[in-house]
Amino acid sequence: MELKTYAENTWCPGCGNFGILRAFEEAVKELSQEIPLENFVISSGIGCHGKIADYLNLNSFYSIHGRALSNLQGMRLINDKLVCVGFVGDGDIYAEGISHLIFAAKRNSNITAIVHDNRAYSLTTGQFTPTSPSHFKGKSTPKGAPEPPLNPIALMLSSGATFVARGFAGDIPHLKWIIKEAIKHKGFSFIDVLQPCITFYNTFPFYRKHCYKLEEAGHKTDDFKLAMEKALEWDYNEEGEEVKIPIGIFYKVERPTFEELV
Ligand SMILES: Cc1ncc(C[n+]2csc(CCOP(=O)(O)OP(=O)(O)O)c2C)c(N)n1
Ligand code: SF4
Repeated sequence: MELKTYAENTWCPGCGNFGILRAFEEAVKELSQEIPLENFVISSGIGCHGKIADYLNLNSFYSIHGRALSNLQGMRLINDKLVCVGFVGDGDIYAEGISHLIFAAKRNSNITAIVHDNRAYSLTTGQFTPTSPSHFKGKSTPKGAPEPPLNPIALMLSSGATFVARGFAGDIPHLKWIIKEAIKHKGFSFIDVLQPCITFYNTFPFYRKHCYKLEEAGHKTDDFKLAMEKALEWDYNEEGEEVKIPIGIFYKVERPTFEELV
């Protein structure tokens, strides 16, 4: 089955969203040896990232502001054959839909969340979001954002997510691996993907310089305290030369899912 659709892709050339689309397509092709494609259902939020639903020939549901994960939780609850993947944005899910994100993690609903974290509201031309760095200059904050950013990895760990990872849209093989592990994981899987927005906040050079892989550094994924230590290693406030950004799987444990308990 062809995963591509007839839809014209309207993302800006060079956008980090292409890396996420490609990594997901490759992950699904490999997983389709074990999981029938008709069992996949994707849902996406509002923003540039949300268009991904148009570009994938899978069952899909265009969700409204911040509600992609709550829709998927409902679908997963009534049909345990479904493999549910939500594509959400940092404005979409860390602002508008943050309660749905926290409760999906708390419940350990057996779905996967892939956050296109470009640290800006890009469809609406570059306003600041919950993950924009302090002093971010955008359309709504010409003198710099007055607020410090959220740390999504620490938030998800403390909310009860049983699979917590960070990927980089500029490293497709690595991101494909994380996506496959997330989908295979039984329970709530969360991936914050560093997704440069080439037009309003081009972070490609910064991430290329500062990212390192947790698995290559011998990180153990079953230790909560260690995961939290690594989550706090990159303080989003720091944009200096010495910053090190861990990518890979921070935490992965088993506990009963919401669907099993219900
Ligand atoms: C009720 C309402 N509030 C705000 C908007 C404007 N809006 C459109 S997309 C979007 C969020 C986009 O941000 P993000 O999730 O970061 O997605 P990106 O475009 O960066 O992929 C917002 C706030 C809207 N359309 N309707
Ligand atoms: S505005 Fe930014 S996020 Fe949206 S398609 Fe263009 S580069 Fe990508």
